[in-house]
Amino acid sequence: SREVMAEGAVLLRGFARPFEAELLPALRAIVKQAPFRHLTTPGGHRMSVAMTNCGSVGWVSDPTGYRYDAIDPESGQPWPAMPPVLRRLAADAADDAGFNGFGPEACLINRYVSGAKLSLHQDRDELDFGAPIVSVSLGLPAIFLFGGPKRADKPNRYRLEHGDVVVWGGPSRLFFHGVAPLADGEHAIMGRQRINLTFRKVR
Ligand code: MD5
Ligand code: FE
Repeated sequence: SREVMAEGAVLLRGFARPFEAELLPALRAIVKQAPFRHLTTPGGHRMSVAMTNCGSVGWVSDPTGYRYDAIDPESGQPWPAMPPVLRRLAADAADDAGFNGFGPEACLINRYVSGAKLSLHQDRDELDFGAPIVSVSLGLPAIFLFGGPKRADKPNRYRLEHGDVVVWGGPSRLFFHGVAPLADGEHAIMGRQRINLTFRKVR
């Protein structure tokens, strides 16, 4: 199914399900090479969400600021390459939402356990705001908070479930958004966690 959340933001429920059998082993291999870690924000706060990346660059945060970097600071090595199944999933979803030829360089992988949250923020560390961001939800359901162009805009709430994909393009690409504290639970395939993949064109 297809639901328009805002101008340029399309929710494709269950879109990732057909990719699952290939997707989950690919994710396991990435996490083995670049384990989840809790980043520190420039403000000095430890994020409750754990993160890793794959692709030619990854999103990193440290006391000096946020940026995309080709090197995983934990290993000193390049991030794991983006597996073809991830690339295909992102490109197919973008196509479906009307963005043809989406070629992301980065996939940020967020892991939420019970209580983990993401405060309202904008994603503006990318250089090309014309390209969409594709977001894939796996595991436990989460309440996604979708605001507007101003921080004070009251967010709408969307329950994102295992296999749901959102394509954020157009004007809503820079809207404020976040994730409410994850409720405890057990997902049949993913266990007691939520994993979110975001595919980004960085340069
Ligand atoms: C998540 N992650 O569920 C979300 C999904 C992040 C992040 O927010 O920055 O890692 S991505 C949601 C998103 C991305 C880009 C734009 C907008 C939402 N938006 O305009 O609402 O872990
Ligand atoms: Fe974000």
